[in-house]
Amino acid sequence: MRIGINFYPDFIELPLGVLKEGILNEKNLKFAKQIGADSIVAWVPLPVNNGFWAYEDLLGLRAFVEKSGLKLEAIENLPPLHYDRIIFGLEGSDRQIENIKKTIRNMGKAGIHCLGYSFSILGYWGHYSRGEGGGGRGGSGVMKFDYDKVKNSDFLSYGELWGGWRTSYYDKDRQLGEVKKEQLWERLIYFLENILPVAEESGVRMCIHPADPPAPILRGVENIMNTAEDFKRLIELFPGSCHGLEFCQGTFSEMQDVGQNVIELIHYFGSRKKIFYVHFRNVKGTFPKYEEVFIDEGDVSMVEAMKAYREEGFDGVLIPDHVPVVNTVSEPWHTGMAYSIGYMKAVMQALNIT
Ligand SMILES: [Mn+2]
Repeated sequence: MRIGINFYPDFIELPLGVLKEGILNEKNLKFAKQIGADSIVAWVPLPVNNGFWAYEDLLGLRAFVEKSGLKLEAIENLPPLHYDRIIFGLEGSDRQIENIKKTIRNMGKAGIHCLGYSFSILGYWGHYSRGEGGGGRGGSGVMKFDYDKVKNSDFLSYGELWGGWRTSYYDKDRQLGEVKKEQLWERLIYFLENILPVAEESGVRMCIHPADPPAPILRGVENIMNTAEDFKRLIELFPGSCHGLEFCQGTFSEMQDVGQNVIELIHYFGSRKKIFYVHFRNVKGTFPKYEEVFIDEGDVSMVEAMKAYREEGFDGVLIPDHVPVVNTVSEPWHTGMAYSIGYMKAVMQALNIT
């Protein structure tokens, strides 16, 4: 097993897809190397461009990461503007499907063999209390979610895919109204039926992240991939070896009917070889109310989780995903990240995992 980092943009204000000047820069790659990471999972690493990513840019990305002695393990998420029409079910979906095929072919050619994606309209929305004001252990900054605080919020607008995060839409103020679970299933199936054959011939494995927060409905939008049952259904629909799970252990353990039983899910999906890579993080509580705490103080035994991955012969990458911020120092996010990585390395050494 390998340990990696996904430099995600929660800790710094930057435009989407900025490479060297942004979060995936030389300094951060060096940081990853120094604390003992093996790999990078590149979170939306390139700009929207013409609706797809070019071969040269992807190759350049891989070379840039490898120059620091790290492996570019996967790309995590396409920019929302690469698939908004597909997920909203709007005219123009076909064009976006063709563009995503181009991206995937280019990824395969550039030697980047895994794409993590999300099929949540809402994106990461409704959390509070990160950073400022703390709320975590010793006043550290932890992310919290409480359904009671957000369940009566207004309908979503078209401009708010992924919370409208640094994107712009021509229809950004128009309300989406109600979106039903079965509609999203239809769109996801349409997406995969078209994309997976190309992924397979390109040697690119695709894996899906759970809806985070795993709420059944928020702002008029019913979620899919917010329950373990949805994932079981999806792998039955698409059993091929090039589609699997971006196993966010944190989000799975937030699910109301999962919690500490997440260990059983590691066995369920791991034994079927459907865990492509792991978001190795811990939480206190489950939906409707939970906190993304430090890795050592959550409800789940991370040692037992690590043992479960080993028992299933998992040999991919684990990344800490979200980490609490240690707000007493000048690099709060990096300190939180280093803490998680150190913990993971210790557990792996104690279990003789290489
Ligand atoms: Mn995650």
